[in-house]
Amino acid sequence: MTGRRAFITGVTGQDGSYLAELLLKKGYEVYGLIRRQSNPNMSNLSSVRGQLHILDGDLTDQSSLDHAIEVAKPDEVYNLGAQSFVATSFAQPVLTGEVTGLGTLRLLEAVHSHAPAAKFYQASSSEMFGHTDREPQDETTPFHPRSPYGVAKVYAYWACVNFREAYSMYVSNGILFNHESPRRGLEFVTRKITDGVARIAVGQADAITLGTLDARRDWGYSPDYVDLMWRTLQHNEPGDFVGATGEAHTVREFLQEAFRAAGIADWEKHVKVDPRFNRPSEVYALRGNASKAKRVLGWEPTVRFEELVRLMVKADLDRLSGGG
Ligand code: NDP
Ligand code: GDR
Repeated sequence: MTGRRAFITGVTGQDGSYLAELLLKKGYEVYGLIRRQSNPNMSNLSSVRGQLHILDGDLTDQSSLDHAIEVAKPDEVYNLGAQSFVATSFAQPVLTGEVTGLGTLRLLEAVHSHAPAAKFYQASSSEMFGHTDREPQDETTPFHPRSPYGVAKVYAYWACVNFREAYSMYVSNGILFNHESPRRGLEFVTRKITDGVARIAVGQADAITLGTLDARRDWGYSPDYVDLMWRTLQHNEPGDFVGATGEAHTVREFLQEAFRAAGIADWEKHVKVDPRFNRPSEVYALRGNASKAKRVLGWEPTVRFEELVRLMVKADLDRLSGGG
C-alpha cells in the first residue's frame, strides 16, 4: 500500500483528522487542504502534523482547488470539507450552499481536469433522508432534506453521481449517519452534552440547555466511519454505501447515559430546554441499514451507543480535570 497519495478536504475536522491518521498508518502520502484563518485550529492534527503535506485552499475558490490537485497528484480524494452544522445552515444558507454543495462540484471539476483517474469519496449524509417515513433508511430510500445543509448535500450527492455517469470517473458516496468522538465540535448535541456533563461534574456549571430531547439518531464512532471511507475507495467499482449502527436513541437517552457515566443522579435537575435551539424544520428520527457495506466491504461498526457515550464523557472529564 505504500506510495499511494491521498488528498483530504476538511482535514482539520473530526473525521478528517482520524482519516489522516488512518491513511498515514497505512503508508499513504497524505495531503490536506486547509483554509486560511487568522487563528487556525490544528488541535485535531497534533499527533500527525509533521507527517502531513498541508496545501492552502478553500472549497469556495476554484483555482486553489485546481492548484492543490495538481500538486497532490492524488490516487484517492476524500471530500470531507463542509459547513457541517445543520443549525448554522439555516442562518447562513447561501454560504452552506457554496461550501457544502457547490464546493463539491468545484472539487469534482478540479479532479476531472487534473487527476481524472483518482478515486473520489464524497461525505454524503443521512440528513439527505430528512423527513422520511421509511425505517431503517438504506441506499434506496428517497431523499427529503429538511435544512439548507441537507439540500446542499443532496446537490453534492447528485453531482457525484453525474460525474460517475458522464465521465466514467470513480466517484463514491458514503451516506453516513451521525458519528461522534471526543474530537466532535462542541456545538453538536453529543459533545455539547458530554462537555456539559463533565463541567457539571467538576463544578464549572450547573446545567445544560438544549432544544428538543425527542430527536432520535443513529450514533456511531467516528474512527469506525473513516475506516468505512477508506474501504469504500478500495472496492473495485464505485458505488454508494450507507454507514450506520442500525441502533437509534433519543437525545434524552444520550443525556441519561452521559449523566450515569459521570455518576450524577437526578439528571433532569441539570437540563433546561430552550426553544432557541429548535430548528425551523427538524429531522425527528433517523436509523440506518448498513447491510450493503457489511456485505460488499466487510465493514461493521465496533463501538455501540453505551460505549460511545462513556468514552466521550471520560475524555471530557479527563480534559477538564487536566488528565487529557
Ligand atoms: P467538521 O465540521 O468537524 O469538519 C469540517 C471540515 O470542513 C473542517 O476541517 C473545516 O475546516 C472544513 N471546511 C469548512 N469550510 C471550508 C471551506 N470553505 N473550504 C475548505 N474546507 C472547509 O465535520 P466532520 O468531520 O464531522 O464531518 C466530515 C464531513 O462528513 C462533512 O462534510 C460532514 O458534512 C459530513 N458528515 C458528517 C457526519 C458526522 O456525523 N460527523 C455524518 C455525515 C456526513 P476549518 O477547521 O477551517 O473550519
Ligand atoms: P445533526 O447533529 O443535526 O444530526 O447533524 P446535531 O448533533 O447538531 O443534532 C442532533 C439532534 O439533536 C437535536 N438537538 C440539538 N442539537 C444541537 N446541536 N444542540 C442542541 O442544543 C440540541 N438540542 C437538541 C437537534 O435538533 C437534532 O435533532 C450531524 C452533523 O454532523 C451533520 O454534518 C451530519 O451530516 C449529520 O449529523 C448526519
